[in-house]
Amino acid sequence: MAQADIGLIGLAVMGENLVLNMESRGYTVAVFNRTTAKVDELIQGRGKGKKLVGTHSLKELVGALKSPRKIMMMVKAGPAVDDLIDQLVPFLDKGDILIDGGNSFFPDSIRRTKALEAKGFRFLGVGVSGGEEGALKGPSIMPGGSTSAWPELKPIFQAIAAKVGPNNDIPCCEWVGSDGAGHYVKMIHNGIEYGDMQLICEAYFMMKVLLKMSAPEIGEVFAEWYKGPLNSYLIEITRDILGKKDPETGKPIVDIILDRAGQKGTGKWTSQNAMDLGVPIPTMMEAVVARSLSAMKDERVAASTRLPAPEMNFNIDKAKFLPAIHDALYASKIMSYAQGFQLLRAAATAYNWDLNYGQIALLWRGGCIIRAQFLEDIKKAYDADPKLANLILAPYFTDVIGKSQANWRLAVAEASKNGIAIPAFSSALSYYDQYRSASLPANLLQAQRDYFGAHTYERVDKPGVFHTEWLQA
Ligand code: NBP
Repeated sequence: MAQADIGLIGLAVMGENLVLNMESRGYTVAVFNRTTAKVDELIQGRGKGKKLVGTHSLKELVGALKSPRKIMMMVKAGPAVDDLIDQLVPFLDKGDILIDGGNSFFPDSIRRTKALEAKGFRFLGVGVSGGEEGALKGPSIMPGGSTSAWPELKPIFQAIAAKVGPNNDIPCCEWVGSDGAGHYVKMIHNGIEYGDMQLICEAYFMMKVLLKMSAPEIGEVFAEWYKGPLNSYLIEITRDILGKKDPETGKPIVDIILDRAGQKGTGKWTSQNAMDLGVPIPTMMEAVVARSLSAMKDERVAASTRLPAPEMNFNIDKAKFLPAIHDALYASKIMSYAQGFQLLRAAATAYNWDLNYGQIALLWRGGCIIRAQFLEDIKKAYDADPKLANLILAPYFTDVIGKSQANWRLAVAEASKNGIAIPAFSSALSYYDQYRSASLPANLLQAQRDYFGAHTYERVDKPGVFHTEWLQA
């Protein structure tokens, strides 16, 4: 009997917790998983006595759903999603809604929306962030796709999403835009996450190497910073990580973890897309590069004994240098978000989306990995001026940068002088210095391009396009 409000396929970490979240908000959820033993495990385990309908085939799942059917897929992104759509389509009626809540690449969501709409179905590509705990208690949800499907999913998604605001009643879930917009915004979220994590790591590294602080001491600094404008989930977990001891050795656990980072590719997607759209996002790109360089552990170890380092010469007082690192982190974070929002603006034009930037900041305010106090200030900046050319031009952020920049430059200079790599801090500063410069050395660059490739140039003193015969006397 068709009784369930929504169906969910894919009972791994995310899917199972989202099912329990939906059920806890009063919805009856029909569930299916390719390996059907997981269905039984859920029904007899965490889902026992709950309003769940376990099904053992896609046909049975579809038959259990109220019309128009809403079926959410939480499976591994990529071909599995297309496979599943192909298997589901024969059982669907026109108007039914398929939802992909995995980490899909946004061009796939554009393609899937078009293909399913052409057949009379509807599709939502939905970014979900927050990991296991978020999925269960309230994730950040970024929906895009077939616009007509949104009102039908809005009550469910807003009920299960994280809530923010003084009364804890503003859901971190609002319509983002057509076809791939939801997954695009999720991709930018992940790019920003890469940037935030790298910036925090550089702050930690400066304290460790220049100030010779222990992990617990650094943890205490992050605990202090958590109380100020840097308040965020990532600062909070960093504080906790640095205070944690390895039960085997008694050492701070961070000191025994190998410095070789992994990545799943969403930072790379953001960087590649920024390149495609010609938008500079150096801070996020440096975060991707830093992970790749960290992965070259063996080469780095070999090079460390052969390549000359500068002589360490650091004698700034901790009381003076800690605020410098703090301000460098804050100002660099502003640059990173400014770059992310610049990319969103370019994407809105390129892919024909009507993006609401303040609203997007609010989607990330709770539930997700980059959740932070700071996003409230971004929301306010876009509320005050929705057409803001760059976040750093908002008076609030201009003021913060003005107050931070001496310290920011001090931190970057000291790290460079002493051979400490801080690619995200320094690229953020270079971004700032380029963006605020009325004149850059691109005049010489244009001359070079014209010299070897007759690419022409413009002049400062009259309009037009010019070429010089460089080899003529
Ligand atoms: P996984 O990404 O590990 O995927 C496992 C699920 O996909 C299982 O239910 C598996 O079924 C199913 N599946 C696979 Br693999 N291939 C399939 C196919 N061809 N047909 C049908 N089902 C298939 O699960 P997850 O970590 O829960 O993540 C789900 C989605 O959410 C992913 O896209 C992920 O990127 C995204 N996401 C994850 C997180 C997180 O913190 N983990 C956060 C945000 C978003 P089986 O049991 O039969 O193998």
